[in-house]
Amino acid sequence: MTIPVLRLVLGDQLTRSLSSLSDLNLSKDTVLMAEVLGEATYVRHHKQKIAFIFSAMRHFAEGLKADGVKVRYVKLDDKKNAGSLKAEVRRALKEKKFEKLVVTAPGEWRLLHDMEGWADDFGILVDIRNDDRFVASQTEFADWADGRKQLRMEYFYRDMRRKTGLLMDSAAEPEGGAWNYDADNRKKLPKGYAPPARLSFTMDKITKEVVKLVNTRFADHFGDLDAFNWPVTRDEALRALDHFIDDCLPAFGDYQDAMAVGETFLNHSLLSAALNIGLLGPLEVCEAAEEAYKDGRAPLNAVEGFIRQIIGWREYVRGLYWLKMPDYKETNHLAAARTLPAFYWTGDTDMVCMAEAIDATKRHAYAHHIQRLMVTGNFALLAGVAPDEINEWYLVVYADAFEWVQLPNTHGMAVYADGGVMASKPYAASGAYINRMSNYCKQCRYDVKVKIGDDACPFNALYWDFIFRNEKRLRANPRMGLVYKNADRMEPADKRAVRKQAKDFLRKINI
Ligand code: FAD
Ligand code: DLZ
Ligand code: SF4
Repeated sequence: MTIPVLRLVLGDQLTRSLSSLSDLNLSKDTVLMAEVLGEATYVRHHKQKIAFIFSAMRHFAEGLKADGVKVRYVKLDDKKNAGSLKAEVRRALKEKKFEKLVVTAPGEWRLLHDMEGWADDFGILVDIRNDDRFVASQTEFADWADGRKQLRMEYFYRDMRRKTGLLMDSAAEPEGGAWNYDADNRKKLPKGYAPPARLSFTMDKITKEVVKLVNTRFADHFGDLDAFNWPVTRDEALRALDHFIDDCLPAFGDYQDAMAVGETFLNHSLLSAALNIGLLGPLEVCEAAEEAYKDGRAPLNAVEGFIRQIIGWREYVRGLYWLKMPDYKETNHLAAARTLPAFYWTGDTDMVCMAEAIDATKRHAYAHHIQRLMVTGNFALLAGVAPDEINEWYLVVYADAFEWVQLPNTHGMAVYADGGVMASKPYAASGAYINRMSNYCKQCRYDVKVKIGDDACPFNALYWDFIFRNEKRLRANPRMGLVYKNADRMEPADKRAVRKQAKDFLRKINI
């Protein structure tokens, strides 16, 4: 007689074809799912993120049960809830004899490291299986990276195009003759542009109950729950995908980098959260986009741009995370040490660009890529906020934030703390960039064209202060050549003035 297996499924592993469920014995095995304080508070996640994950977990468990799977589902408010995943596994093992514990590897190093000690702690076989919900395995990424002096997403992406056949023509060449159509993207929004109306999801009984629970138990966490509108089941996630492909994808490329007051979503897909918890798979999403191109429903620049984000960036950051952790997180190339400004939690700032990004984040647990990178990320980079502080903020505030994807984007791409592993140069920009890509500056009390004085856009002085402050670390970077050429042209008195302006501003915001 075979002894039953205990199968632990985590809150971001809500995929029926999960590796830990592949050999599930319906009549014997038990699937364990647990809402635990430990996972909800190791950083104090946005309320919507907790509600999203708990609701999706409960729906997933219902689906399993409906198919005859034995599910041991522990709710947060169960009296016996032991508070952590490890303690819940221990409790389950005490109550019933299991041959072994099977789990798909978690998406965060801290939890994998913890799990690696469970076999000894519990005296039971623990089978930690690869998470195969990605296009490239960790070994494949490590092989690709091996021996390369510099890792660059673009080359990895081309290999992923070849591997998947996505947007490849019959001669195995990239569709349309080029790998990348970004030159056609990055447009400013035309006057009067009306972004597509977004799909809304009605909260069912499960979600309502979870929202109530989160409002009570996590009342002091960041963020609002009023505008909760995340897909919490696979069916809803598939509807969100269809909506994106039909209504948003055609102009996705054009306005991918654009920002506008009051426009949080524009043509973005809002699919990252569903993808990251496993309600959607990366390939099905890309195949849907490719089909839209083939049927003439979306242009190549949009479809290529979208597919690159998924099989390029998303896979690349995951590969990098597992290749470089745990040391990666400890790097601080620019010796940044300031505290995170308090307005990151309140949005209470006169800088319209920052207020808009933070307000969207509070209301929706979402901001799009350029807001994350070129507004809140850029500000933290220029101001020299300590990597730990800004990393934690990003892990807390977004519904799609799990460390495997959040950390390389924040630590590497946004604040260059890894010294160039992720990006070939810092994404540092003055107010001019934000002005070019948005209408924010028109509504801001600061003047984007001015560097010095009470009305000067803070990004301007902070930008030059960043360039001068980090000269020793950055001047040798060939991609910074032009910037330092311009810096060298600045009169010493002007240089002193911008540095003082930056210093006074940072003092004023208390960091
Ligand atoms: P779209 O603009 O519609 O893009 C399509 C999809 O491409 C996304 O759903 C996402 O799955 C993928 N994608 C795009 N860019 C990236 C990228 N750089 N890395 C990984 N996947 C990407 N993404 C997360 O999923 N979780 C995070 O915690 C996260 N933190 C970030 C922090 C910073 C500082 C920055 C600069 C970026 C971060 N990103 C993160 C990447 C990106 O901003 C989000 O994936 C995107 O904004 C999600 O919105 P969307 O689904 O509407 O994306
Ligand atoms: C993010 C999260 C939260 C808030 N709560 C839970 C939970 O109660 N139970 C659970 O299994 N997973 C949760 N998660 C997701 C985990 O934190 C995630 O699986 C790890 O960080 C690894 O990616
Ligand atoms: Fe942001 Fe400066 Fe523009 Fe104001 S003027 S919105 S602070 S970039």
